[in-house]
Amino acid sequence: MTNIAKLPSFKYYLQIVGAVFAISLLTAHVASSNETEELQLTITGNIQSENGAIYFSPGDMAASTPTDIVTTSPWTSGKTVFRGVLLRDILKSVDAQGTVLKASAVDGYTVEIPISDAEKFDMIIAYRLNGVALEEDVYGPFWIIYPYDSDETLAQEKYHARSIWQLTKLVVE
Ligand SMILES: Nc1nc2c(c(=O)[nH]1)N[C@H]1C(S)=C(S)[C@@H](COP(=O)(O)O)O[C@H]1N2
Ligand SMILES: [Mo]
Repeated sequence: MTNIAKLPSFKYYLQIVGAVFAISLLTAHVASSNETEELQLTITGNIQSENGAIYFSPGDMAASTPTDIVTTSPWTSGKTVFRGVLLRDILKSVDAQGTVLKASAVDGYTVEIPISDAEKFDMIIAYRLNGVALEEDVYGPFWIIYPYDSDETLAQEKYHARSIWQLTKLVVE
């Protein structure tokens, strides 16, 4: 019965293969959930939420009524179509109460946006540029866009600085 004599070492081999396979699955899962977190917008601060945060993936954003801004911009050539959701509608949907948004991006850039801008201008949280989803590691997942061509006030540097790309966090204060 040489087969039985070999069985324990074969079982041991199977256990190692199984363990390595399980670890690689776990690693893949952790890696993909980190990526997913990067690709969404987290709104916290003075909002209406059970656990203090509301998340928007690009898919969630695309499910809301879209607004197109057709404008020139300092970052694109010629008339560009930015598609997104009106910032004032997003703020209303989370019941934001406050005067300022503290915005942060994947690249570490941060800027403060007065909430009054969202009432004055039809500004959007954009997720598409000329019909294509904003590319990760470039401008995606989200980009704050003002209707630059609609009002010469918006040519000011401060509005360009508030046009944060790679946006992933808004804190309402
Ligand atoms: N994520 C992110 N958004 C950003 C910036 C940045 O460095 N990172 N620069 C801001 C500033 S200060 C300005 S004036 C405008 C234009 O930047 P640019 O002239 O470098 O294109 O984008 C704004 N949005
Ligand atoms: Mo700037």
